[in-house]
Formats: sequence, structure tokens, C-alpha cells
Amino acid sequence: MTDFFGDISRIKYEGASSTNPLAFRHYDANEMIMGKRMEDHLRFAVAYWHSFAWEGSDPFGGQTFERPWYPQNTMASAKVKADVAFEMFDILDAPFFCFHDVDIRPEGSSFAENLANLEEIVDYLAEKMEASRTKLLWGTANLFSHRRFMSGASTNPDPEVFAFSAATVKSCMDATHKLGGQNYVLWGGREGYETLLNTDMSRELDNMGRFLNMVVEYKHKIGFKGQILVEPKPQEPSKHQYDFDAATCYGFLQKYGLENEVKLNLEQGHAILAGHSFEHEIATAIAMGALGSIDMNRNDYQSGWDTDQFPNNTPEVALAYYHILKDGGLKQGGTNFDSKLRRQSLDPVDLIAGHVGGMDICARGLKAAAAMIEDGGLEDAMNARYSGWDTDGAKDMMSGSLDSIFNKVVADNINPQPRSGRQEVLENYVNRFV
Ligand code: XUL
Ligand code: CO
Repeated sequence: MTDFFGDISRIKYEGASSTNPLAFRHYDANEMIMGKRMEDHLRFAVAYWHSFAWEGSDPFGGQTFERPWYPQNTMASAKVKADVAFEMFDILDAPFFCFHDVDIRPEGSSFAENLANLEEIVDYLAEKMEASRTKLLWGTANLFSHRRFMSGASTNPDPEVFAFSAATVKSCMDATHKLGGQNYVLWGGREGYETLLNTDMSRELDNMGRFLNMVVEYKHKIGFKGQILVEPKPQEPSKHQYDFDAATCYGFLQKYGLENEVKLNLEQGHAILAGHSFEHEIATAIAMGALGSIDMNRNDYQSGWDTDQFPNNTPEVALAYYHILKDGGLKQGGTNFDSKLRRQSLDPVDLIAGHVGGMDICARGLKAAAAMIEDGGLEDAMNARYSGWDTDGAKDMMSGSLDSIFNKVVADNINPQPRSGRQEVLENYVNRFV
């Protein structure tokens, strides 16, 4: 045991009237929602990188936090970090966590050293997981921080960077597999470009397509049963990223024959950066059969960059879960808090409070979403709006041709009358639940 979290003990559900800042007011893991435990719906995960590896820097200043595992450049410090991480998972009773290779191991001076460090820490994490109930939701490789990746990983003009990246992903897939991970994520942080003046886009896309095919081939080779997920984001750090949004990613997957193998990890903040709502991204992925998992961290709406804050907007979260529940839930995916503290939030208690608040907002949103589904008001309105499509006439039309439709419009003098979309009525309806 470290003493990092002092006397903070396991967070409990105390109900909506509780004024205890470190209690759940809505998240009751065992409460049944639509026939399933809340914990099994939400499948919360703590993100290792923001909670334990990020030191509080921003583009204008460096480290603000002080942690017993800094500087993060030795195996001994990586183990202290892991000890504290598992203490936090226990305090939150978190069902899952996620990591990048660089979050859990110190950086080596060669690929071989990186690999040795990774293997040593994976063994350490495996031991910790045996004594803990927290499982691995997903693992991933950080192919964007080190300067070797400044021009991309699989889209780098230098084939040696492609090779280094492929070898790194293999080692991270092995680590994820060994730790029983349920998904493997690829976020293309620098898979994009700064200027088209020096970028052969067509070659870069082909190389990225081949890379992802190799990932899928390797998954099958080692018998990894997890989902392979790509995470859309339109820009930052690159000026333009190839995985712009859900629709762009799906087009990419189709072009490279991967649409039945790879799904999407959607992030609220990335949706906002792409000029969408989170619901839009979720509904798009569902329409393509490509929803995999979510990163439930929001952006600040004024600042226009990726602020990775804990969620705090119940209506937005409720509508996200509404679509997810209607699609049958998160399945192998989960709700990952890819969220970081503000850099002035220095204390261990801030880390706990951020997660407690985020989990509670998600629980509120989930309950509101389930109540809307059980009430059926949105579903009824939707069915009524599209009811014309259930008629024999509409079905015949769809198996006909432009000619046959033309003849029918002329013969029956079809003259459609506009009907209200009832948006305000529906918004008022949602407000009853959130
Ligand atoms: C970056 C981001 C990443 C991915 C994993 O914006 O969201 O943390 O989730 O690489
Ligand atoms: Co993310």
C-alpha cells in the first residue's frame, strides 16, 4: 500500500440526497436498469495516461502536479505508478482500465529496451490484476509522442518508422492479449498531414490501410478475441487527420476491406472538434453497424481544442446512452474516461472527485435514457413519423423503378402534404426525463 490517497476509502452509493462530495448519488453498480446491472451497462474504465502519466503541462507551461512516481523514467517509478493506479481502481471499484505502452513503462533508448520494459511491467500488472477485480478494457500504442513519429506512424514517409510502429503495435497487442483486454484501440494521432505540399495522400492512405489489415491478421493469428477499434478525431495534433469522424473512418474501412473487422471508439470531445454532436457520431456508427466503445470526455465549447474534461452535462450524456441502449448496449465496449484534471487540480482527492462526478453523470444519463425507452414516447413519435413506409404501397415502390413510380404518381395524382416534425414537442419530452 502507498499512502497516496491518504484516508480516502471505497466510494459508496449514498443516494440522491447525499451531500458527501465523495459519494455516488446516482451510480449504484447493482441497480437493475432494463434487466441489467448498471455496472454492466456502463462498463467504466479509468484512462492510465491522463490520470497517472500526464504531469499537468500545457503549451505554455510544464509540470504542475507532484507525484511520488515522478520522474517517470525508471522501472521502479513505473511500479509505484501501477501501485497507486490499482489503489485508485479499488477506491472507485472501477471495472476496467485502459493504457498506452508509454503510460505504463519508462521510455527506452531502443526498440529492444522498450520491449523489455513493457514485458516487465506487463508481468507486474498481471500480478496486480490477479489481486484486483479491475480488468483491461483496452490497450493501445502511443505512436505520436516520440519525435520519431512527428510525420506519422503508418503514414510516415520513412518505411523505417512504419516498421518501428508495426513492431510496437505487435508488442502492445501481445500485452493487451496477455492481460485479457477486451478491445485494442488505434488512434491515429499523427496519421494525417501538416501540409499537402509535402504529402502523398494516396500513398499514405494505402499504407495505413495495409497497416490496419496487418493488425487484423495478427489478431486472428494469436487468437485475440477483442474488438479492434479505430478512434476518429479530425485534427490536433495533426492539422488534418485521416480518421476525421465516424463517417470518414467507415469509408476508409470499406475501401481497405475492413468494415467487418474493425469498429469505432467514439469520443465526445472529438465529435465536437469535428463539428458534430456526440449523438451524431454514435448514431452514424450505429447506422453503419460500427459502434465499438466510447471515450466519455467532453470538450470546452469555447476553447476549440481537445480539453478532455470529465463529463458534466446530463442531457448530452442521456442522449448518447439513449442511442447506445437502443442499439443493444456497449457489448464488449465500455465507457472510458479519457479525461484529465485541470492543471490547477493538484491533489489526489481531485482525481477521485473527477471520476466520481463523471461516473455519477453517466449513471444519471443512463437512467434517463432507460426511462425514455421504457416510456416509449420517442419511439412512438418516430414510428408515427415513418409509418407511411410500413404500407404496401411504399414497399411496392421500393421494389419498383423510376418508371413505375412515375406511372403511379400520374395515375393516382399523388400530392404529398407536409406534416410537422414536432421538434419542440420532442425536446420538451426529453426534458421531462433529464
Ligand atoms: C487523443 C485520444 C487518445 C486516444 C488513445 O485525443 O483521445 O487518448 O483515446 O490513444
Ligand atoms: Co480518446
